[in-house]
Amino acid sequence: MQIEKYKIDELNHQASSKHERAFEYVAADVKDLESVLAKLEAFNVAIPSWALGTGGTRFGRFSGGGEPRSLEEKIEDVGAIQALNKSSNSISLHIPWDIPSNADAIKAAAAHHGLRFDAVNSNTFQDQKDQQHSFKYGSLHHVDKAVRKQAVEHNIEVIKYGVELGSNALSVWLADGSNFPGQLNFRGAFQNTLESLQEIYEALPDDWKVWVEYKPYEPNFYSTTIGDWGQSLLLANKLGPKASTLVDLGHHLPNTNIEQIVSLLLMEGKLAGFHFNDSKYGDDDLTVGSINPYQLFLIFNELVEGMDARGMTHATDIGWMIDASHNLKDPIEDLLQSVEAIKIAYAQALLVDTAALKAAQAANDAVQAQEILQAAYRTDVRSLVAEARLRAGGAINPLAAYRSLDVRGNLIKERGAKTVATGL
Ligand code: PSV
Ligand code: MN
Repeated sequence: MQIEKYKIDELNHQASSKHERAFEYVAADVKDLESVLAKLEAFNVAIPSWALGTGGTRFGRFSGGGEPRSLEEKIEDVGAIQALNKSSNSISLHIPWDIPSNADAIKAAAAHHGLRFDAVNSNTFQDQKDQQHSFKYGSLHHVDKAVRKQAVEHNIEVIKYGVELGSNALSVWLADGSNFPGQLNFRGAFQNTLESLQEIYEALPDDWKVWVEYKPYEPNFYSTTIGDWGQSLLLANKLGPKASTLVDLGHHLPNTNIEQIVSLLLMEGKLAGFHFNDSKYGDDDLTVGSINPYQLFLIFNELVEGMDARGMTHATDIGWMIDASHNLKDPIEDLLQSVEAIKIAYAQALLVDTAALKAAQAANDAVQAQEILQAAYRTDVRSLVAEARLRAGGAINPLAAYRSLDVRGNLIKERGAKTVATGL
């Protein structure tokens, strides 16, 4: 379903006086207002092709209506998100869940909605029909060279699809690991993974990157071969400059200080980017900002400070992606909420008085440091984010607009009440 601009304009007209009051109130205290708004306007987050349907757990899946039945329909859904929030101008594909069999047509469909293709993701964590060797005991780390070769070839094929679509990064997440002590030799598994990744690295086009994602457990519960940022960074360093570490917020043991990891990876020039989501216990893949928005702000505070220290461009020098699952919510609503939460955290981080914070740190003034951070965190920046979106042609209230235009109702009419999208 295509959302017409005039409908968004009408809704914006109705919402404008309330928005302007809120915006003027907060804008009065923002230093470099125009620069903050320009940064917010430029900041986009990629939508994962695998998160446009209802997710599920191993206990069941309760599909919602109007789920996209094809890659073309997924692109339409991301197009709707982008029309409303003007902050989701790309889509990240997971192969083989979404194979672009006709790359030109898929590219044209995306371009029609103002979308491009972000990182492509390989999948060696599931067996596909007609696959020669099984990935039951892992893929790139496998003890059998033939299985490793099959997994390497899959990754090279994913790069090929990505090249056709104009993507420029391969994102690799491995389920490889072990369930029981003694099941595998850690060094052997690591070495095999490194060798396999080296072969994939060799196949990268000049302007491509490979992003190595880590995860402490699940589906393996004793060890994961790329289990934490140390193991990922070790691989990335051995591979070379095109390789770096991807941080999925849900891939940490409880209470891990993710912002510190982010700060150090940035310092090393090895922070590839993010899979954003939120969690309470494990890899819960919940809506970004729904559980721990303060942590998200602290991460963005490190990002803004660390990227500025290296002269990086916030919007484009790192991969910003969502990786979430929607078991209860309408996926599009969930994604709109996630992007909004990310932009709110980013806006708050842009408001941090960095010079004052540095002075407080130099004086060991923990009280003042907390005051400075929380002054930014407790600022209601929603109207700043909305103003940037309005200037870009989006809706003042994307979620309210989505509901009032009854986008889901229309998708159900178009696609049916019982459709199931590919993905997890
Ligand atoms: C694994 O949990 C993961 O975070 C990887 O990024 C996968 O590609 C994705 O989830 C699949 O949903
Ligand atoms: Mn992920």
